Amino acid sequence: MANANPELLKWLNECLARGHSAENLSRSALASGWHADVVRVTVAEALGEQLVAERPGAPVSRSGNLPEPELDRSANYVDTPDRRVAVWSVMQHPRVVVFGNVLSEGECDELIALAQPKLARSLTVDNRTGGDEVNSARTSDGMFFNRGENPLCERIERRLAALVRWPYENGEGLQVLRYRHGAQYVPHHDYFDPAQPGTPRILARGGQRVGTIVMYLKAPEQGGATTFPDVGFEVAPVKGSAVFFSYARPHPDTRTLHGGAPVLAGEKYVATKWLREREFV
Ligand code: PD2
Ligand code: ZN
Repeated sequence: MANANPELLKWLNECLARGHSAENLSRSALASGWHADVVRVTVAEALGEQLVAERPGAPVSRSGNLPEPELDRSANYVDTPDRRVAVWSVMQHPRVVVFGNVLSEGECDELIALAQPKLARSLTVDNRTGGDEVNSARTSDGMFFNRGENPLCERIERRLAALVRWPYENGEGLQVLRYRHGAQYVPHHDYFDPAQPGTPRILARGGQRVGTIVMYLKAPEQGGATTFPDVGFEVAPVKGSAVFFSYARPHPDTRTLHGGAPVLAGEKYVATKWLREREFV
């Protein structure tokens, strides 16, 4: 396999940081005379991916720099230290894996009960100022636990760390959201926009977000799917199941735009785990 070229890699990293898409940069590099194999390998390195074969269209093996479950043997389940988790759906780009049986019914109910007293109008981090604000794009109510705040949170967080092979310490504390009738979360990206002035302050606590796990604690009777509009994919909110997705860089070409569709009947509760590049402090 060709090696990544340091000069090309430096240029790619600079352009990616300025917001150019990998597709356009590959085209420019080819037009400038770089060999196709060198471009492919170097772009993959810049995106934090690792190619395993030279065949055009060969599968991309995800290396240790992104959260990723162990699915190499087309596993239908993943064993974590305390629970066997089912693999329900797998998508390559965006990288999305839907898991069943991540939490027991009792764990879902207990987490809701622990969150209940602290549920208030949802806050999202304001990436213009780095502070909290009420966000009209999210009409749910929410609260955050600290990482390891109680034995249930710690058990679930250690299970998730094993599930996607990402350090426990790199996880933010669990967030619990309650969506009442009509509530929704309009499509957004979970990474922090590098162009916003408040982002450096947020990144100081552990770098970028590189992955998300949304666990369904209570299923509404109708509506409330987690949607991925770029690829027309929807995940039904089934109690105890979860959707995981990862993003190698903070850019829409990761196709990780996602939202919570309006709840049309009943009530929906989720717990979200965000995964950072480094230890979250
Ligand atoms: O509750 C959801 O389906 C949902 C959708 C989009 C949750 C989040 N984003 C999130 O917590 O980031
Ligand atoms: Zn989200």
